[in-house]
Amino acid sequence: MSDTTPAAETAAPHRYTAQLAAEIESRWQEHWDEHGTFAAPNPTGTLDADPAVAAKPKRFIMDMFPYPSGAGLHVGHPLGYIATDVSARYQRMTGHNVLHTLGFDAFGLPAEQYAVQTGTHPRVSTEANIVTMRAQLRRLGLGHDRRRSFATIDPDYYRWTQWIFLQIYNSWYDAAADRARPIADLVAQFEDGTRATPDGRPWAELTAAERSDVLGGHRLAYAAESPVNWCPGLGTVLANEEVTADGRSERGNYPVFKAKLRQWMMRITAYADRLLTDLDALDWPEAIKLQQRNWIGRSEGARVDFPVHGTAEDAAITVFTTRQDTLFGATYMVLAPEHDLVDAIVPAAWPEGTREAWTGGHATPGDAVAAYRKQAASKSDVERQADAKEKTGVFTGAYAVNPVSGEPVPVFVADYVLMGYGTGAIMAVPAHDSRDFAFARAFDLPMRCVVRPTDGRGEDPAEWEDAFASYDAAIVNSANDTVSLDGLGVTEAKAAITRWLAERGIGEGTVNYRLRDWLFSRQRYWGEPFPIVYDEDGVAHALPDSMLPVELPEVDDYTPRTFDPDDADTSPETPLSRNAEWATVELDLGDGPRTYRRETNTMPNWAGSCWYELRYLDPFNTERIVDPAVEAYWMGPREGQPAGGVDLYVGGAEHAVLHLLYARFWHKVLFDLGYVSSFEPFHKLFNQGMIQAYVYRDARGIAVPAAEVTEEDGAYYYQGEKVSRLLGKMGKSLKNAVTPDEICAEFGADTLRLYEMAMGPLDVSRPWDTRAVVGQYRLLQRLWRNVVDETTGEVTVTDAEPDEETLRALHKAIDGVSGDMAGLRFNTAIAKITELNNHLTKAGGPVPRSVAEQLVLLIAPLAPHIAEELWSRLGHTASLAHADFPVADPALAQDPAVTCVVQIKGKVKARLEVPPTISDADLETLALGDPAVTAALNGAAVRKVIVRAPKLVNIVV
Ligand code: ANZ
Repeated sequence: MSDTTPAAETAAPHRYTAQLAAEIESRWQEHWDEHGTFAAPNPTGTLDADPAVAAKPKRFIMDMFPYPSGAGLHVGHPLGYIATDVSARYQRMTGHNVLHTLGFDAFGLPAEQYAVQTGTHPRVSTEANIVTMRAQLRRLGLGHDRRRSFATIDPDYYRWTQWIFLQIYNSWYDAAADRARPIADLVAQFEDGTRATPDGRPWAELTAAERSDVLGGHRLAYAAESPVNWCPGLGTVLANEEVTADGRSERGNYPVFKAKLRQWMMRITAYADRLLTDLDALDWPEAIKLQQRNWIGRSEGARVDFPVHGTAEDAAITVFTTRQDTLFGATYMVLAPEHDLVDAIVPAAWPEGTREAWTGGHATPGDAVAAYRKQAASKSDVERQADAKEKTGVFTGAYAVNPVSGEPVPVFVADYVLMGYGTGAIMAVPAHDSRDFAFARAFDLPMRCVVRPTDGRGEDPAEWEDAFASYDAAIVNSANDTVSLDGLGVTEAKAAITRWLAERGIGEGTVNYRLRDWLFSRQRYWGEPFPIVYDEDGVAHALPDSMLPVELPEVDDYTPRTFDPDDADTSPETPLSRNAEWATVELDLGDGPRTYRRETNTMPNWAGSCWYELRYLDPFNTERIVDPAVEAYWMGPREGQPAGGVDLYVGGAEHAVLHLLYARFWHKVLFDLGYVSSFEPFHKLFNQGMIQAYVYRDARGIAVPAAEVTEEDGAYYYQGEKVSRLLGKMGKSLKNAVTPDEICAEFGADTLRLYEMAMGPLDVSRPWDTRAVVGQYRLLQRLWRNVVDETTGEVTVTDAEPDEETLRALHKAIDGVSGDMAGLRFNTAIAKITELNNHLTKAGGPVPRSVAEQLVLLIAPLAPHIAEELWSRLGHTASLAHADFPVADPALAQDPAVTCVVQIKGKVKARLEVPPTISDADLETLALGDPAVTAALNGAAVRKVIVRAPKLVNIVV
């Protein structure tokens, strides 16, 4: 780096150095702030409303907002923020009104855990972190509309989070209309009798508690006792989405147990179908759509009732099956251990002749079931479902009746059947389902072949090694007095048997979803309080809007009650409940002052990110969540965006199901209730890759500081000791973090921006290499030198017209860069800008002003500070942030044609005008098809064609 030595700087006092970059960058950042350069006007309302912008095309460009971590940023974090900023700046220069800002997702566990350790209030540490992060982000020159930025912990913001909760609570899903409606509509239906109450009594005769229960069965947010993921290690329950595939907490990796607790739930399942089909309207990566589809998990099948022998008349086990065509082959049944019917069907004693192997060695079915349940409770769903060879279970002592064959079938409990899926009960068809096959083998249960094997094996399952599970075969052995499926294909058989069941009222075709309702309460401190209180009868009351926000109270202890993290039998106690003064309140909710108990759970930290895009639109609105005209302008449906939504949303692929599914759900509720005109929040989603870094480890496997590792002949050393090198995550714990602050200090923010964008395609992960950053620094130095004299500081451009070659280089660059900018291909845009800049350097002599200006505009979105500085030195008084992006002249952007000579036996027979980039193969086809060439060949056989694209084709005959 000889050109940055102090000596070189004295020789060239106006060279673009890190010092100069720092000076330019802070000056322009101040200028932008002072002039509100990135303040996007709304068409109406607050924020310098300008009705004229309603006619202006818009772009709403968003990042997944960060959690303000105490560790600060490393260079991996801003990759997406820089990319959206480049895109936003480009869109602004192509005539769009651009909304681009960044807030903070500030509720969350780390601040609370820090509070537990240090006693610092989470608000104090979180706000300090926000201040640090804002400064780090500002240093990068991100063009955010800062007026629109907020943190989810601001009471002005979470007041509306609570308000949305109330809208969801006060709504129900009208399946007939396929949308959410106010709960008042449902109450009206109960009142006027158009809808019957569950037990048929008139609505007026129900007590308040009974009404509350009935409505709770419909509300989109409801409290219910249900099996939940209880994580004693974290002292809270968790959503399914927060539990890893091996049944542990995603955060902290603690064991998670199933426990029955009363919790708030969100009825996201009501939206399963719309969440699925509306994916088609979105411009998202296919991989993310697929993950959402799989998570929602739509299965078409049937419910079938199996009456149970020896109990009350109406006891029946309802199963969900996707293979109702195999009903004649159902030879036993299984209930999930937690199934409610288990207790009802278990007889006092084992039926006569019960096999020893079915009893698990217990004296009574009751004992066997109790012991088995205990064992199952300690396993995660995944462990239970894992395709372990060994299937476990016990006989309940009860028999059900197969409704088509009339045969008694034994009912088992086994943990391979999950309570949370379908009905929690299955009909087992061992001949055609491999899990059932394994179980049937282990317990010596009968099997019946009802789908004719097509792979050569016979029809006796006793001789099989595994189930025959095909969809492309004929049904056999499946007839009774009133129905026969024999000879039908699977699809026809399904239809026929479903009809037969429906006619008898013992089954029906159904669609089942894997998606469960969203567990929405947490036993934590640092989250939004619920706007709910309970009266002395335990009936929940929603607080009126006028009582929002319900602010978090002070507590003296943030700790979850000390638990044994490995003990499922511990129970949660919430920090908010410890502030008795807050938890008990006297309120007048319309019937005089009464004492209420507040809900002491808090919302999960997904709540704040479920709707923040809407608040960016209208952050100061105190009357409404968002002005409808403002929402329609920024997010409303339009051509090519039928669902409406944010124009570009950039973030990590790890949020595929959690945040993105929850946010879509809330948005749809708000749409149904008429608060927004878009029915999806995010039209285009883009997942940026990760910036990775090398992790160096010593012989003990401990990470050593990456910055102090040296390389010698392809080996790596730390303090003289050999260390291993692997590509991994960047972070403090791996001692390989590089901060943007360091890079800004050494080269400037523009260089950092360019380097991050040049590293590769935006969606691909890439290894950080500090040594390579200087390449982009050099580009900026050459750019600077093409405009400014390093010795005098004078602008060197000439008013002379550029020569043809330079003009062509310019327009080719403009053409390519525009396309790349629009397509988020910033790495190739940089390559094209570099090429143009190198052309000017090589050409020598002063650069024509017109070319210099266009070049500065081209690089402006990527390196905005140096571009502003050069633009102003070139004599412009206004910022280039709103200048017009260069437009290519198509005639100049195309390479001129090249003349290609076609020879036969060494003699020129034709001349062709071809593009300079033509391939050998295309040129050969073109030459052989040319009329002059065919005439000259005159039918002679071609022996060989030698092609030297684009200039020569030699034909040998
Ligand atoms: C009989 C049958 C015969 C089945 C056959 C499959 C094959 P998907 O496609 O994922 O929806 N099942 C239903 N509920 C279950 C539960 N709670 N736990 C474990 N398994 C359950 O799978 C639906 C199939 O999974 C259902 O169809 C049922 O087994 C099983 F040849 O019923 B099948």
